Amino acid sequence: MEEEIDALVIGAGFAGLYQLYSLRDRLGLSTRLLEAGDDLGGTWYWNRYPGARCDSESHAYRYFFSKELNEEWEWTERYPGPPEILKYLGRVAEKFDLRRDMRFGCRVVSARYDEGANRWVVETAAGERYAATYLVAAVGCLSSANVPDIPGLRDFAGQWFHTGRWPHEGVDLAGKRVGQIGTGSTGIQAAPVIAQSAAHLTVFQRTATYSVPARNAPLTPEFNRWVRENHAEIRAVAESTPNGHAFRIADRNVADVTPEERRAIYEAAWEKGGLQFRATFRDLLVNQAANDTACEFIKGRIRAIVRDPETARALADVDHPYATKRPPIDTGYYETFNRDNVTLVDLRADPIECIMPRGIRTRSREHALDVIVFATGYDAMTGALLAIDIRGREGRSLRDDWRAGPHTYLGLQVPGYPNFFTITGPGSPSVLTNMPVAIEQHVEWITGCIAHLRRNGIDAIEPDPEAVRRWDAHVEEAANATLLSKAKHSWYYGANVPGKPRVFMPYAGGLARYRAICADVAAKGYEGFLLGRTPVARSASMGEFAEARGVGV
Ligand code: NA7
Repeated sequence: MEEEIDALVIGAGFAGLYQLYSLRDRLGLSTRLLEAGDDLGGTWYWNRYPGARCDSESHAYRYFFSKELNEEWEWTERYPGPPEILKYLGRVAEKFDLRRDMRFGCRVVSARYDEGANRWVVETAAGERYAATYLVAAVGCLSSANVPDIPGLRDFAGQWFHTGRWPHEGVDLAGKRVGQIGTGSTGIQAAPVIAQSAAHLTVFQRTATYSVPARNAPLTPEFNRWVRENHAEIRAVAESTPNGHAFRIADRNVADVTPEERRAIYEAAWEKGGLQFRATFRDLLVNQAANDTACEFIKGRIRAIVRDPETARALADVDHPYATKRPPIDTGYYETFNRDNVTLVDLRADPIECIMPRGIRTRSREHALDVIVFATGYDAMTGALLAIDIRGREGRSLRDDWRAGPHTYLGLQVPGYPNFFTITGPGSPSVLTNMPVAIEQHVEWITGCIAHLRRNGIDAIEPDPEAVRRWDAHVEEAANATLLSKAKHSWYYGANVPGKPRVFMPYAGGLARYRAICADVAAKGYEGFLLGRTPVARSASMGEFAEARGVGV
């Protein structure tokens, strides 16, 4: 028997919690939330690896919708770690009495649109079934762990872990020889902490990247008072910047200042720490010559910190412009390579051949290991959605429709899948932003949209394929207008997962601009969407989309 409800939300992270609250308490819809994990938290439920910490500054890493919640909640550190974020989300669930409509340990395996009934029939791994008019995927952009298919892993005699599936009880690495594959945001956070307890840490680096110190610190009572008294301003800044952070991008180009001034600006940003380094000049992400100056500055810092010249060379041998792959921030990452118990293996020069029962063999030698840590990232943006067998009208399948890359309108809806919404889906600013701010906007837009449908007796909404075609093109154009398009090997392009279509997935036009576009679409009566009972007629085949965009697998 199916449980009949108005709306079903998948995922209990920042997005799912707020969506449940909005649909249930603002619109009065019967709503359930299904979560695969055994508790809430989303990304933060799963990511418990050593050194895990948010890269967004805590004063803007929160919901802004509730003044009362903001007044009662105080973060303790500049960048919160998983325990504190889980405590925050737990408090949110408690305050808004969300748990009664959440079901944990429920992995959704399929979602099928029943056209006759205009209902989504959703099934979990345990065989429970739900039927809902509206289906909202709040499954996260970085939740489908990517464990590379390296020959021999199955025969490894030690332990291995992916950072995004780290055991909640922790792993005792004391006295162990640990090999860490991956030097993205996660690997850069994990290595310094692993090195403190492991007998030896070998870091396997495929692509060097640019990291800036995070400079985490406890927050002072004065700062927290300032935050409490200035929520409206902090929110206004976060909602009006391209990246959803509560800092503004400097209104100057690199060429506007002298080389000495530029150096002083970079030095000050390096000392201040964090993603604000990206905001030092407004042309860093659009002008190669400007970007080069940031690259040179950071490479100089790496060489100054790392004592062994060969290690410094490999760490500073970055092949892409600054911030065109997700820029990490760190706590003592480069300094870690000055420890006696840490070695860097440059996989460009010495690639991994296979995993042996007792370690990893690279072309030149075998590295004896007790533990392998895969800090190898995610099947980003589409992985968690496509892990579910999602079927729209006439049995069409999302896996087939997205074979050549995702097609959405505004990252919010997919043609052929009525009343199905994605929060921070591909085609929206999502991973290029401070996520809670992007999430709030999506949740509020979806809630407003569903309210509009119900007010006007409209049964179903889905995008017009023509609007999708235009949006796809705009997403590509927005990426091409920046240097992000120069790092074709980034996970923004799906390049980290073999066989994944190479399409730039997030929207690089900026969150503020995106918000304005979404608001305008809604104000014009959901322009670009088809509203009605059977908004079917004009649907085009997804093959045509792929052709129009010239994308291939
Ligand atoms: P990322 O940013 O995808 O980083 C993964 C790292 O793992 C990166 O250095 C990859 O190298 C490396 N990698 C992936 N596959 C392999 C194989 N097969 N061999 C060697 N190295 C490999 O994931 P993170 O978890 O660090 O960060 C995800 C996001 O979480 C982050 O952006 C923040 O938003 C928070 P590559 O660069 O692909 O050559």
